[in-house]
This record gives sequence, structure tokens and C-alpha cells, in this order.
Amino acid sequence: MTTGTTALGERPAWKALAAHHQEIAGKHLRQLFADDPTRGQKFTAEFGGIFLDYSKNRITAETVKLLLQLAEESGLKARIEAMFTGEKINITENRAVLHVALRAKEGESILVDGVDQVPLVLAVLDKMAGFADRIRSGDWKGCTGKRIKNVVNIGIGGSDLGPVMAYEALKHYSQRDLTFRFVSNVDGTDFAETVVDLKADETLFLVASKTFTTLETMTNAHSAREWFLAGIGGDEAAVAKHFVAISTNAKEVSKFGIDTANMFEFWDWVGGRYSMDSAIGLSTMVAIGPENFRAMLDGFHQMDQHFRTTPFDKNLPVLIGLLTVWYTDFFNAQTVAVLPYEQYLKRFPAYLQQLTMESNGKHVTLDGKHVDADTGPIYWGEPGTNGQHSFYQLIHQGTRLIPCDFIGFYKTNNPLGRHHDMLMANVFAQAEALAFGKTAEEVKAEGVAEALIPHKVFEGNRPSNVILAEVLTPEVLGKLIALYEHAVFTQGTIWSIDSFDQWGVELGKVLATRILGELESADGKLTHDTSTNALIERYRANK
Ligand code: G6Q
Repeated sequence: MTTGTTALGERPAWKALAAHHQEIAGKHLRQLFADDPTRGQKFTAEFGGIFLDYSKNRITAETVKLLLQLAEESGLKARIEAMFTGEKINITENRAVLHVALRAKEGESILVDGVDQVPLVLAVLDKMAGFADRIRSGDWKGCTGKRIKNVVNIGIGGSDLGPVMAYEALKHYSQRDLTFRFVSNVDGTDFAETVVDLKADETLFLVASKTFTTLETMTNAHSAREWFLAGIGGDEAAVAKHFVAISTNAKEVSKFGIDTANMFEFWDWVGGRYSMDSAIGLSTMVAIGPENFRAMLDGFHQMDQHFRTTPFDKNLPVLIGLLTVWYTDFFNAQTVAVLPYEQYLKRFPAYLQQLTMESNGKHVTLDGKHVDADTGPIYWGEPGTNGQHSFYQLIHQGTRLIPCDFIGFYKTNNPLGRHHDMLMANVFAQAEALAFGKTAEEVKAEGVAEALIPHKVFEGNRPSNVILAEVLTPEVLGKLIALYEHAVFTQGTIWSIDSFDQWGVELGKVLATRILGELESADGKLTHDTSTNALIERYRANK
């Protein structure tokens, strides 16, 4: 197992980067651009129609060289191979990490414990396609002989965020006479509002849960079952036509009452937040059709191959991942803003929050030591141009450094007058304003009163990437997601952490189970801290 065991601070490139940062920290992007007239062309990379301009970062050729050296010293090449060949790199759960197998092509072979996983993946995809076609064509009939009109995905975390994001992102390609909804929260309002205007005999529930034991999902699934039975007059036999399961746990699925013939399988080597292109994406496939879904998988696969085979200096996920390390660890940046200028990508930042923060929000290295640098930054964002009228103020003139990823497209799926040019003008304007700002002299030259000049100065020197693609298609979406998946992998490798476990979500779950019992029984001695005891007592008294 390759774990990059040399402590981060001991790696020569790390030390060199620390020294190099001293030199570069005082340099302004205005200066860096003035020094090199080719900069805007030089710091770019492109793959498969995804273009990255990273010239507006606080870097020189020397920075890139050292970051690439850091990747080498951290064993990135070997780690990539370990992932792609099914090594159990998720060491705390003793699992392979093979989301790349979900988009492998026929004829490829990826072994886990001696068993080729690719044929298993392809068989499930075929089964999903058959099912999706039947729902889309109306061939699949509900219990009263009517066709399915509404598809409700019940899941949470990785079994929800990916499906929601992909449905929103690819709505343009969806079958419009079908309604898609997503229930995740254990707050009963989520379920109640989701079904408020639906008819039970026209509704199909996809219960998406890898474990099929998740509290929120099972609670919502049971409520869905009750709602459904109440709506159709209680015929238990009808459940089979209105509930299917997506899970790795056949035993729990059949215990719930879903025929395992209507179960779509995946495997323990797919992490929840890496599962939107597995059977967890069934709602996506029903929405956009098997052909589009396969095009999305093809996009993922192309980016996988790019990540695996392209030299690091031209490798998009590697470059983006390394730049994030640069800002997080050397500039002390706390966050990264992801700003898609594409309304269909409105849930993309939320999706990325889980992908990045659940993966790299770790403080322990693979060999169990406290990591000696800051790890996963906070990801956040909103689609442009909306964000410009709210939080961009802080990015432009606040005291924090916030690296930004702008995502834009040459074309829109909804051409409408000048809208798209206006949208894209804002992408370029924002990146330009952040980098170059506006000096006191420039403000003064506009005739601004002396006292107001400091308020109107834009310091600039605020870094960003601009990512461009032709138009948002299923294939492009696949490429974009894989780009971030592998950027996360790159960062996790540098930090020598396990990007594929999520022990940090466990403690709260255990405590909630205990407290639930205490909320439901009026008495019983409470043995928490004084604050928690008092809150529970207050709730009991007022509920
Ligand atoms: C993702 C996490 C987590 C998971 C949910 C749902 O990587 O593991 O978000 O996806 O807790 O789990 P189930 O699919 O098992 O219900």
C-alpha cells in the first residue's frame, strides 16, 4: 500500500513551497500579468472540451513546478493506480474505492478480491435501462392500471444530493410529462410537502439507500408506504408496483417488503458521495433516458482516463487539486467558492460540499497521526449572477482570501435574446475585477471625493479559476463531476488522509438515537451535561 508516509512538512517540495510562498505572497496579479505577456495563454489546460484558465492564480511557473513536485513526492501516480486497480485504499473501512468502475467500458476488467466488477456494473445498467424505458413509455402500470406520472426518490446524503443535482442539471433533457421529487429530511414537512398534490396510484417511490438502515430514509420510506396504502385502499400487494429499492442490502430490502426482483444493486466499493452514477442514479436515468445516462457515464470515463494517463502539468483535476492545497496551506484560505454561471447547476455547489468536505474533512493521516497542515477547505457557492448581488461583496472587499471557481458555457440550452452574453460577460468581469481590482489612483481619477476613495478601492489580487465548456450536456456534466472527484483525490493524497470514510458523522447519530428515547419517554433520569439535560427537559415540557 502506498500511503505517502513521509510527513507532509518533511517533503522537500513542501519546504520549498513554504519558502517560495514568502516571495510570492507580496506580489500582485497585476505585476505577474505585466511581467509575462503570455501569462493568459500559458496557464491554461484543456481536455475533452473542458477548458481551464488558471492564470489568475497567485502563482508563477516556479509555483507550478513545486506543486507538481509535491504531487510526485506524495506518491500521487501510485495512488491513482492503486485506486483504478481496486486496491483497498479506503483503509479504515478496508474497501476498494472504485467509482471509476461505474463508468468502465465493456471489455475493461477491474478485479476486487479476484472478481471482475465490470460485468456486474454493466448488468445493473442494463437492468436500470429496461426499467427506465418501461416507466418512460408508460408500459409499467401502477396498481389501478394507470401509468406512473410521479417519481419520488427517497434517500439522504450521497443517496440524495447526487440525484437531486443531476436531475436539476439535466432537466433540459428530461421527459417533461414525468414529475420528479426528492425526499431526504426526517423532518416530516419534507415528505408531507412532497406528496401533497400527488396521487398514490400514479406515484413510484425509489428507496435509495446503500445500507437500507439509514434512519431518515427508512422513516420516510415507511411513511411513504403508509401514505401509499391509505391512498389506494390498503392493498399490500400493490406495493410491488410502486416501490423499488436501490441498495447493497438485499436482506433489509426484502424485510421492508420490496420484491428483490425490483432491487437495483450496487457494491460496497462505491462510496455514498461517489454513487450518483451507480444505481443510485436511477431517478436520473428515468428522467433523461438510458442513452443520455450512458453519455453522462462516458463523460465521467473520459475524465477518468485523462486523470489516470495525462502528465500532471496538463492534468485538470491534478492542477485544480494542487491549487487548492496551495491556498489552503500556504495562504491560509479557509474556503473555496464554486460559482456556476448556469442556472441548471444550481445544486452543484451543494453537491460539491458533500463530495469535498465529507471526503477531506479529516485531521488524521493514513497512519493514524495528526495531519501537520490544514486539510479540506469549506466549499460553498451559488449560481451567478445571483451571488453577485449578495455575498460577492465580501469576496471583493472583505479581509479573507477566497479562491473562486467560475464555471461557464459558450452556449446555453435556452437561448433568449441577449441573456447568455450578459451572463458570460459577468463571468469574465468578475474574474477580472477580482484579479486586478481598482487602485486608489483609478478611483481618484473618476472624481471620487477623497473621503470615499478607500471605500471604493478594490485591492484585487484575489485568485480564481475559470472553467469553460461548450454547453451543459449529460457528457459535460459527467466530466465536470469527475473533475472535482479527482481534484478531491489529489488533495487527499497530498494530505495523506483517507478521503473515502466518514467517521465524523457517527457520533451525532449515536447520540440522537439515545436522545430520541429520552424525548419519547416523559420521565427517566437524564445523564448528559447540564445544558443538554435542560434542553431535553424544556422540549419534553413544551412539545
Ligand atoms: C456518503 C455518506 C452518506 C450516505 C448517507 C446515506 O458518502 O456515506 O452521505 O450516503 O448517509 O446512506 P445510505 O445510502 O446507506 O442510506
